[in-house]
Amino acid sequence: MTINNCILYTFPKIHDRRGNLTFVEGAKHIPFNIKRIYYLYDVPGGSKRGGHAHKNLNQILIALSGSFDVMLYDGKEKKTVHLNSPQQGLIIVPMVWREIINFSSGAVCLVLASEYYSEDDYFRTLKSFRSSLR
Ligand code: T46
Repeated sequence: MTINNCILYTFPKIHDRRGNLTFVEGAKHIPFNIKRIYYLYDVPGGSKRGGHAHKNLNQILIALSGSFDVMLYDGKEKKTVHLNSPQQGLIIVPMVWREIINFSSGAVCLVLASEYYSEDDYFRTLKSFRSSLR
């Protein structure tokens, strides 16, 4: 898995005079069934989230409100994706280091995850992540 597998999905949007409605159906609009949902909010200006990689977890990050940048690193290449639309979701595949920075005021990052929370699934240091890639 590399950063090239971390792509942006555009979800359906139903627009009418009352506003917009977007929906995501597990295994239909995204390539996994959703086992867990969590969200980052009230992130103080200048704070950074992430700073780790996962062994098996697939996740979709959605900027439900506001914006932020997702920096991705697979041990060889890096890229940064700016998320600012509730209609778009960035999949982050296993074995990709991620850091989330530049949260705008009031930003909410919704995460759809393929697995339940498990600390054993994390590489919490770049050193352990890089070692596992060798
Ligand atoms: C990721 C980014 C986008 C739980 O108990 N359950 C959970 O589902 C999660 C996600 C975390 N936690 C605990 C583990 C830590 O004691 O909450 C604490 C903070 O977690 P962490 O430092 O991992 O939070 P972030 O925002 O740096 O990272 C999280 C996810 O862990 C990670 O998978 O990609 O959001």
